Amino acid sequence: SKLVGFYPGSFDPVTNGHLDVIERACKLVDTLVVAVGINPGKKMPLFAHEDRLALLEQVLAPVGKRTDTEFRIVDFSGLMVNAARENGAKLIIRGLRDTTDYNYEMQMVGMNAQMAPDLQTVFLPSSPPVRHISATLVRQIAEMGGDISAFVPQIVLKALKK
Ligand code: COD
Repeated sequence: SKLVGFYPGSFDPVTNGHLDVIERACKLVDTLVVAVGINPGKKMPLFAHEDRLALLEQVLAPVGKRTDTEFRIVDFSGLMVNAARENGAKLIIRGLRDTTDYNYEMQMVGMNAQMAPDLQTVFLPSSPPVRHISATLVRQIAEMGGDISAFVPQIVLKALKK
C-alpha cells in the first residue's frame, strides 16, 4: 500500500529550510501532503493563507517533476492529527534544527501520540546549510526592508515585491 506523509507548517513564507525537509521527505513516502495550518502563537502573518498555498504550489511544481512522489498541498484548521488522518497519512513529518525545536517538538509529539496512537512522527534533521533559517526571522527581516534572497525561493521574493 502507498505510504502517505503529512508535513504541516505555517509556511509564512516557505523557506529554503522547508524545501530541504520536503526534498528529503520525498525519499521516504509515496505521497507527501504539505499542509498549511494555523499556529495560534503566530499572530502577525506576512502572507495570507491562500498566498502561502499558491507559493507552495509554485515552489513544489519543479520538485514534483523530479521525483516519483506525488504532492498534495492542502490547508487545515484545527488539530494537525485530525488533518493528517483526514488526508490518509500515517506519518507526520517535522524538521529539527536545534534544541528549541527539540523541546517544542517533543512536547507536541508526546501530546499527539496520546491523541492519535495510529500516527507516527518522523523528525528530519536540518541540513547544515539551511539549519539557521527560520520563517519567523525571515518575516522580521522582510518587514524591516532587509534582503531575504539567501533564505527563500525566488518566487517568494517576487511575491513580496508585489
Ligand atoms: N530546517 C529544518 N526544518 C525546518 C526549518 C529549517 N531551516 N525551518 C522550519 N523547519 C521545520 C519546523 O521545524 C517544522 O517542523 C516545519 O518545518 C514547519 O515550520 P513552520 O515554522 O512553518 O510551522 P510551525 O512549526 O509553526 O507549525 C505550525 C502548525 C500549524 C503545523 C502547528 O502550529 C499546528 O499543528 N497547529 C495546529 C494545532 C495543533 O495540532 N497543535 C499541536 C497540538 S500538540
